[in-house]
Amino acid sequence: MIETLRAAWSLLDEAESVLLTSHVNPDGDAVGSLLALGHALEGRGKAVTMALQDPVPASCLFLPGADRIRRSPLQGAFGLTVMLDCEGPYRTGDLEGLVLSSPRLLVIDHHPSEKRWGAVEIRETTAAATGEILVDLLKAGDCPITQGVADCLLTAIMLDTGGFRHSNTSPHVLRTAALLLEKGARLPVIYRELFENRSLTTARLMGVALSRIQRAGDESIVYTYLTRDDFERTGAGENETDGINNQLIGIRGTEASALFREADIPKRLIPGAIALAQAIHVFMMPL
Ligand SMILES: [Mn+2]
Repeated sequence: MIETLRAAWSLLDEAESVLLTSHVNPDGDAVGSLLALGHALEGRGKAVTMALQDPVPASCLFLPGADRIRRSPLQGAFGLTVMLDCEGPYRTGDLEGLVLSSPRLLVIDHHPSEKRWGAVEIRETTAAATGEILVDLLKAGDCPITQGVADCLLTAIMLDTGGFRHSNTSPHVLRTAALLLEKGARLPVIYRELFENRSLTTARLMGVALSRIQRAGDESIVYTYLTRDDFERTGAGENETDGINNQLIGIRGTEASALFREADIPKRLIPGAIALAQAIHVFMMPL
């Protein structure tokens, strides 16, 4: 591991201009990792460009430098590209061409991949988050971990461990998080931004879904549904269903949960209730 970290630093130190990118639909690990490494490299005098295909999620806008992350399409020549939190270049969406044509590629990730993509790859599949690997990288490069960088890295780790709830919360994760707290990371702020940051429309949509909960099978299955009309009435967008399944699976005795959504089939093609039943699921039939 230490040799790989050193090899990564020789790539990084040789480069003058560096492009940092991560996956489509970025999450806290993607954004936090991008920003942490971006700040660290700027501290070493590099010209850093950070780019993503999709917008930074609202939950990560509080991180320092989030407003500097650019959206593709992107022009320019970069001596080195760093691909973070992606098992392959296709995950960067429309930045894939730029990643593949980069003269040098460094990969830092914790997902398994069948193929090597980078001149150097720090691929630690036992790590809970790319941000966890980056702490080791920054330490190996004697980079100062400022309070802002610590916030970015703790955000990355907390997102991928579900706030230290998932089974990937290893002793190393907690030791790493402890170090970040020592560097000034604001755990309560990060927790609230990541996990208690619902919009009013999301909360209303969740209320509708929760009001219709049903049990099935031997009672260990819990499900609910949302219609197109629910989205219209609450003003919620298509991507505002996050968190509903967590509420369902959290009900005592539940082993499996499902959220059914009315598919976007125009009602004029398949009228009314039939459209609903077909588009959602057979579980819808008794309702
Ligand atoms: Mn990740």
